[in-house]
This record gives sequence, structure tokens and C-alpha cells, in this order.
Amino acid sequence: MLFMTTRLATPFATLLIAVGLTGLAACGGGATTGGTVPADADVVVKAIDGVAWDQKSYEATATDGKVTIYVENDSSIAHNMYVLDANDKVQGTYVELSTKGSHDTRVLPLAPGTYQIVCKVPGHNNMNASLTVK
Ligand SMILES: [Cu+2]
Repeated sequence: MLFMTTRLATPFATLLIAVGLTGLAACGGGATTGGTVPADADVVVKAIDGVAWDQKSYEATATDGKVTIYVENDSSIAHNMYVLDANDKVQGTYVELSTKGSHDTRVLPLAPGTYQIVCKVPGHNNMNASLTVK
């Protein structure tokens, strides 16, 4: 009897996962509410009130040489996010975080080392955090 219950539960769990993924896909970014952090995110970065990132330093462990960065705007003003290497070279493409709840994910090929996460909106110099990639 226990065996049968297990067999029945598995398709049900699969259905739940499918429904969950559909819900995630419907979230196209730029919504007015916060997003769902992807399960494979290596680092989560949030812009918060006070013209700041939620941390001064972040750490991420690369997977196959790539770092998955999820970024979200939890503040009431517009921001953007750039990842810079030690020579201030922009890594990949930036993320526009125009409204509260704006969010996006970048998968960047980053070698181990120290990077900067910055916002280039004028006057937002305080939004300068370090990202250590291992
Ligand atoms: Cu900003």
C-alpha cells in the first residue's frame, strides 16, 4: 500500500513542478512586484532604499566558469547594474532596474577574482559593491 502511494505521488509532484515553472515563465521581468529568485542563482543583488546595494560585498562560486547573477530593485527609485572587472571593463550587458520590482538575471563568464557591482545613475556612486568570484 505504501508502495502504491509513492507511485501515485510522483506524477502529482511532477505536475506541481510544471505548474511552478509555468508561473515562473509568466514573470517576464520589469513587473511592479519582486521576482522569483532563480534556483540556480549564484548571487542575489538587491538595490535598496538609501541609494545602496543590500550588501557591500558579495561572493559567488562560478559553475563551469559562469556566474549567475540575479538582481532586483527593491527601492523606490531607478537604478541599473553593471559588473566591472579590475580594469573597470563592463562584463556582459548591464541590467536596467527602472522601477521597484524590476529584476533580471545575467549569466556572466567570470574568472575567479574580484569584480565591482555598480550603478551608473548619476549621483549613485555609493552603489559600489565588491563581487568576489571563486
Ligand atoms: Cu542606483
